[in-house]
Amino acid sequence: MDRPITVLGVPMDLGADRRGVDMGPSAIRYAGLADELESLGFDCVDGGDLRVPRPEERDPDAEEPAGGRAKYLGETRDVCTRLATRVGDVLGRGSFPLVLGGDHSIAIGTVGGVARTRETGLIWFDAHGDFNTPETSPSGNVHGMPLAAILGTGPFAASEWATAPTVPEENVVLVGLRDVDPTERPAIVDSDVTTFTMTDIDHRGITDVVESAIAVATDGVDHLHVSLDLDWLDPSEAPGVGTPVRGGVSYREAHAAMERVAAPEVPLTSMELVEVNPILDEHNRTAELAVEMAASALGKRVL
Ligand code: Z70
Ligand code: MN
Ligand code: MN
Ligand code: MN
Repeated sequence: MDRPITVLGVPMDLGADRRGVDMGPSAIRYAGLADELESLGFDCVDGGDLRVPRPEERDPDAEEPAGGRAKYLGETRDVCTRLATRVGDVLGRGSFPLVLGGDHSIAIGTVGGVARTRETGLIWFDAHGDFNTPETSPSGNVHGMPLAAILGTGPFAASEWATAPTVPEENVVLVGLRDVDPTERPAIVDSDVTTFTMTDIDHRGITDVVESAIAVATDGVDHLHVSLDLDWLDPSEAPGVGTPVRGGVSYREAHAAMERVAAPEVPLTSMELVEVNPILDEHNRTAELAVEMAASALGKRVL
């Protein structure tokens, strides 16, 4: 293969209420990620795990945002700053960053790192909008806020997390939405992001939706980042996630989507797999599914 892959683990669960997603990176590695990528012909380097503090050693409200609530804000900023640097270094070496979560707050760091050096489109496969701010969040959990943070929505406009203009809102696409808080809904609707809900997938089929998503996300930019929250899939396939929501995509739809992403004309240059929760999983099958998703997105084919 033309490019090496660097795996970065982020054992982060400060952004979620349910414990356990901090074990996601271990579970995904245990599910055979490196062997699978090597068998596809990639040169796979494991960059290890970033250091993340335990919630027990910290006060969630040590740092309070101007309005509302964002738990472990300072810790999340610190982890995401270090992750952005690591991701930027990986890209600078010509390697493909594959980031393993951890809760979805880490996307602030992953996308922040990608956006330092290049204009990038973004496809966000998720049941949730992740468009809350400290003011709109019903939970204060930062894993419900990363997309708003990356796009600099509302109070995030002045924050260091806003990636504009290198992640143009017009190149951001949400796929698989089915659980949107009434408080985050106006920001999604008022934004320039493109949304494909489960209703759209029901009506148009996954291939058509993902082709449209890729076209929007890559229009006028040379790079694509895929952020895959495993709760995008139906809980019958992916029970080991922090926030399961019924009515997600099937196993086959998920593979079909990742295989579209792997098409040679799609400029996929980074990816992350988040929200795997081994405590809630059944025999590590959600982590195994995460490995399958990465393999399909990186070009695995039957023949
Ligand atoms: C809710 C909130 C969320 C992921 C749950 C939940 C957000 N909208 N994100 N699981 N990955 O608390 O903001
Ligand atoms: Mn998410
Ligand atoms: Mn989600
Ligand atoms: Mn705009």
